[in-house]
Amino acid sequence: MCGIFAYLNYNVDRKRSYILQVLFNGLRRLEYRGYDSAGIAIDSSSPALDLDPNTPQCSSISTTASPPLIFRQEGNIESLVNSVYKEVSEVELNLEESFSTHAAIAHTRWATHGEPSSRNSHPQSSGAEDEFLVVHNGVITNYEVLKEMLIRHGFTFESETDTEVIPKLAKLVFDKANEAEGDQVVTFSQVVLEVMRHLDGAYALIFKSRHYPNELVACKRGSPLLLGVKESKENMVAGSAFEDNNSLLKNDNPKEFFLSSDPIAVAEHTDRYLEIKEDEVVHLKDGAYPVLKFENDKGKNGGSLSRPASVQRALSVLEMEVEQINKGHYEHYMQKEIYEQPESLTTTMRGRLIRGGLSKSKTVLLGGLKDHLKTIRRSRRIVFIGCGTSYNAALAARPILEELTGIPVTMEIASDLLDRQGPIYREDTAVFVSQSGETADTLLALRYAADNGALCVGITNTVGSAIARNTHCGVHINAGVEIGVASTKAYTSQIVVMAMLALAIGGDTISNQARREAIIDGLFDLPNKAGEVLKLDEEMKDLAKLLMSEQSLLLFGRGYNYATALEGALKVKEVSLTHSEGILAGEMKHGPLALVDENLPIIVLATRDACFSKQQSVIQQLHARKGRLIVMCSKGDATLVSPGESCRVIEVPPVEDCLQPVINIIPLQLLAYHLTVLKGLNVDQPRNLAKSVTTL
Ligand code: UD2
Ligand code: GLU
Ligand code: MG
Repeated sequence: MCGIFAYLNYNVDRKRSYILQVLFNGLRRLEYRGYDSAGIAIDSSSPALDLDPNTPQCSSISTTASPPLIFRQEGNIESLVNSVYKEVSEVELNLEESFSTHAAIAHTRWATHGEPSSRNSHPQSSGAEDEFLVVHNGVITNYEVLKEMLIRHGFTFESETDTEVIPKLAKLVFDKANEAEGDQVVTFSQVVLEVMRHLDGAYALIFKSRHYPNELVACKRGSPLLLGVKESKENMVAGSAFEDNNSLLKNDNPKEFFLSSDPIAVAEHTDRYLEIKEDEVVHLKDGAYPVLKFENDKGKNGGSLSRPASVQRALSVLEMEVEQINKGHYEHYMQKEIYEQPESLTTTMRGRLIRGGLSKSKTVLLGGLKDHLKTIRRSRRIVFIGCGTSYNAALAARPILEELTGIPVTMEIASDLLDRQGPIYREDTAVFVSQSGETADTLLALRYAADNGALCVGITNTVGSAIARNTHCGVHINAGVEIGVASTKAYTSQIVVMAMLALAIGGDTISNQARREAIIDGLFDLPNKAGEVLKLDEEMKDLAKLLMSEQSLLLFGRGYNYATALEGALKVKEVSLTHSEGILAGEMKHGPLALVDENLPIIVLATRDACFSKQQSVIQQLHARKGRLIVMCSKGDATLVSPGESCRVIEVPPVEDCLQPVINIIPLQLLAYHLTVLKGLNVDQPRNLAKSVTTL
């Protein structure tokens, strides 16, 4: 996925240096979304360039502004920043020049089509004269046919991106409309609405055009987008009417607009924002920001472009505190998020666990599910569907779901379910787990399950995300924004939500009352225990020093902690780039035992639960083969699990067995973190990965 950002100052003087700063800071906030290349477009101050009407790709429109300045650079945001300032000084561009109104766009990329290079970076352009520029987050699935058609119209392509068809299509639409409509000038948003009609796939787009100076048009289908609006009453132009904040009316009050993929990049400027919804187009022009709705059938038949009515929408107040965004005193987001777990677990459970009252009973209330519990209880099976960490979280919760509900629970990796077109029935409850709520495979699996008539339940961290919107019901995990690409606090909150789900579906019976109460008490105490286990930080750093030059690491777990083995291995491999594998201990003798020697480090998860004695025996067998063992056990069990002096032991606080995966993963998250930092690798932006995988 990518990050798109735009800044438009209206009737408020801003120097070019300031505009650049706003763009760069916006991109820095969005960098977690993509960081293989970046780019911006701003206005030049040179006089208007007369486009030659004789060349086939050019249009002669009297309002055409001077050509934009486009900067594109491979690498992260800082390399873009450096290259922009270098170029600015080389061409002696005046950074002090002030613009009372100016429209600028920016992009940080995570390539899907075409390698990371400046040529493939955005903004992508309509051609030599840069009449239309576009930044894009998403994938255009029909770009090949569009490209063929555009080539037939004389366009030449310079990048390998799917995105490049969009600005070229805009130019084609614009040219054709002007041919057809003569003096009746088409609006910028009409052009964009017509472009949308031809695009398949997912996108959030921001358009900038020389034909529409000081305007921006943005639209969205499938990828996130919002508009922040800042109005400063102080600098109001004399004589202008006082304007209500919600008004869409054109007026001259000074305003600043921020378009962004994530509120995180807007929060430092304003808390007034508008979420752009599916198929909406927002047109920033003359200080107004009308929102238009795209309707596919409009404009299809008639020759002229559609003129849809705008809808008025109120601005909501951004619920994001700027502090939340900063790393605080932590060096990296991953570290901060690991340390936030006592707090994030508390917020996940807030208002959902009920203890005491007159009846002194202990219960769980999941507001988003209460009207659907009966249907879920009647379902023939529960199918968990997810990818990566979210899949692992569901796997960790599976045993307690089976135990408390008695309903068979099956696990599906979203892409595999789709590859097999595995059977999903009306009598199934399909639970979709995704931190971002935008994971492409999970989203497709959701469509598939919904088409097959299953009850679809979402578990996501992102309110308003595609999965949250498209499921019948669900639970927000409320873990707070997660920025580190390697998920940490979302994982533990997902498990807790699914344990609460098991309690909610399971219902109260006399026979399971004591067990339920023990779990609820365990949940109440879990944030404390998470705080306690974080004290292992130094110990895990020491272990990381010991392991940092290893090529490979195995983790053996079973029962509740099979998931911990998989997730621990995933953390280690995704950030520290060390090969690592989680192994179901019960499968040891069916292959993995062959790998065991005195060199390969092996972590065995042997905290107290029904599988403890089996894990003790696994340890003995590994020890007999001179395995290089590191054992994680419950506090006080060191002598029970350690087969000899050479074995390292990590003692963790014991909790109710089904909640133990929440505690056990934390030292492994710390291990992955330290391994990465010690190896000098980028922990928040691991090689080749992005925070949420919104492309297939
Ligand atoms: C809701 C409010 C919360 C607070 C609380 C008070 C929201 C987002 N949450 O929390 O702020 O006011 O009530 O009791 O307004 N949903 C899906 N799919 C998903 C996730 C959620 O359909 O993947 C639905 C869910 O069924 C519910 C709504 O979204 O209708 C909110 O879910 P929640 O878990 O935030 O609900 P709750 O009651 O904990
Ligand atoms: N498909 C576009 C590209 O590769 C945007 C990538 C994305 O949003 O993931 O340039
Ligand atoms: Mg992930």
